[in-house]
Amino acid sequence: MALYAVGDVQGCLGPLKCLLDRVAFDPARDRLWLVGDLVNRGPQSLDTLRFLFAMRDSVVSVLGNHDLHLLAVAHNIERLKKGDTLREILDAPDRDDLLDWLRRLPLVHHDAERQITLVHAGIPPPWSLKKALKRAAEVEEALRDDARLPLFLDGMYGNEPDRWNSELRGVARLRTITNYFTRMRFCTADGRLDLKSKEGLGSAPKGFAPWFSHPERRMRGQRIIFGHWAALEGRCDEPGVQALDSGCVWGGALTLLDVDRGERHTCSCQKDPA
Ligand SMILES: [Mn+2]
Repeated sequence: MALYAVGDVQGCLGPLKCLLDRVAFDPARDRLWLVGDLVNRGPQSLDTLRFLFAMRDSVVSVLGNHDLHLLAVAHNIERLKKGDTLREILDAPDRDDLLDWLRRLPLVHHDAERQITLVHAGIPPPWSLKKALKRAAEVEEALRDDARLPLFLDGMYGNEPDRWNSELRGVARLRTITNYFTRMRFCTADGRLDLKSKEGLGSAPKGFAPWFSHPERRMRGQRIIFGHWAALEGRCDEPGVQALDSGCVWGGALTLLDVDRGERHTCSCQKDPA
């Protein structure tokens, strides 16, 4: 059994199949992790969801910001935005099966045997693994609860509060947790978020740094696999932390990591897919 982890697919099913062929992936034997952002912007969001749903017993994915956006649009909380490629999912006869699978995915997945954590954007510096899992579970419970799901999706959007505080309650608390796990790039050592900068390491606002680079980070030295930050081009020098978003949807490549052997594979992605 081999374990592979793949970066932000965003509807780029061709490159995903290319990578799985490259390593002769067998869903009956191997396991596939995904860092989230399974859909949107790319050409085949519906087929990507169907492909992963069909082999869901061999797949672990965490939720990314685009996956949450799809859930919000599907529940009439948000409108489709320019550049979204989600309409085909909303119109699909099997949409309920696909969306129901999606909303039950975790925000953080931890493999206790390997001691590796999978998350879309990152884990804020002040949080231990135990706290991260506990707070992720708060959002996961809201997503799985029919009565709470619309309230959460409605209150999910926004950049404030920009820092965790254990006194936070209700949807502001869930929004802050969600922003850390699905949107964070730069933050301060005590977890204040800057959600506007999207460029590479050099573009940090004064006083801010990449979430993984703070020396006093609680999970320092523990293995973390993440995506979301295309400007890093799949590179991260922090020991144990592995960046997998290599900007497939922007004409870059999709990256697959053989988790136990450390080997990386890439399949290039066409620019401007028709
Ligand atoms: Mn993302």
